[in-house]
Amino acid sequence: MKAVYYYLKRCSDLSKSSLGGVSPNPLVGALIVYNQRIIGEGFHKIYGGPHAEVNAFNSVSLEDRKLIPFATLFVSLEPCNFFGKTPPCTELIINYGVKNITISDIDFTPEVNGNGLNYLNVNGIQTDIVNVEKPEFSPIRFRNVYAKLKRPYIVVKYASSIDGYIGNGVNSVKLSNPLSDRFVHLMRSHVDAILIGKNTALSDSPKLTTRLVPGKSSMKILIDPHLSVPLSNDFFKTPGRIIVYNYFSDSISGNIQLIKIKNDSNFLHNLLFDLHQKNIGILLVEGGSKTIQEFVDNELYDEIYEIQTKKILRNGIKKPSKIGEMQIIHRFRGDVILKKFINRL
Ligand code: AOF
Ligand code: ZN
Repeated sequence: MKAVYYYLKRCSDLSKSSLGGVSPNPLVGALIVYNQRIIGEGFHKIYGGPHAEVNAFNSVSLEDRKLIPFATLFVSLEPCNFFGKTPPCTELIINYGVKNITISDIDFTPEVNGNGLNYLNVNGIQTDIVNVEKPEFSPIRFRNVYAKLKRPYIVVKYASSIDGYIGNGVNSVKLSNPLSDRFVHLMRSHVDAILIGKNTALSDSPKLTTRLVPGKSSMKILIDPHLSVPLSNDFFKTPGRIIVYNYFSDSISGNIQLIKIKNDSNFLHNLLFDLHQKNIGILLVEGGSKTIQEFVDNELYDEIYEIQTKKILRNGIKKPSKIGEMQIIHRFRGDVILKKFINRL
């Protein structure tokens, strides 16, 4: 493997340590390399905190500091060139006297979007772009969907029986095994919010927690147009923030916020735009079939996961359709995890 790929892959791997921690900011890793020796590395750790470049420069030892102007800076993302919650990284790079920088992806944030690289070029810095990750694994995909499409990055997940049902339509049935459940809880801990429709709340009373893995629990979203899910439902029995999108009411009580959205064909788009305004960078849609089908039919998803189990239900609620071909990515004992990714950028 060429050294450049190795260094940029290291940036990408470093950045992913922050999955679930910095959204809607991007996952970013940076490396400073002098004469094939890594003299500094860092990643963006905290939302609103120092950027990867800052942490990488700060990690260089006192004796290596004099080498920085002769080193190459590798970053998984184009450096920012404006004052956000922190100062622009482009100025920092120029002040350190770095002459060469190689990045993996452009930052689609409107203020940046190529301007960061242009500014570095104008200041005499040689810039290169080398993609090292397929789009479906790029750490930048979440941010760039959020920044360009003005909606959260959307991950859809459901579990199915071998004969194509997601539930019996009467009560909650357990389909996935404990290994798949851990996979799902990990997924939940990496997103900013988890959404379900009212039918799933009424039939499953899901808590949507991450109790099987370390990590945070995410905000919960319910689509309940006519406010038919009672407060006694387990969905409401967690302390974190909950939003209920509906046709009638705007109000807040404790951790639960009702948000009214007009009953028209833009309902889902308006809901997603509102989540974008609320800094929700990654949304997990967990059901049920009708809700998922609406996201699928409106092409409002980036990744879909099916947990295909060996259980047989014979009848009930059919799994979503028109998803197209999916790839097997894991097998957890009897459960098979299928995935589909669509690059919307
Ligand atoms: C970088 N390196 O490690 C990260 C960047 O509000 P702020 O200060 O966090 O800045 C937000 C902007 O910086 C926005 O364009 C976002 O995509 C980018 N994040 N940029 O150079 C980093 N995390
Ligand atoms: Zn920056």
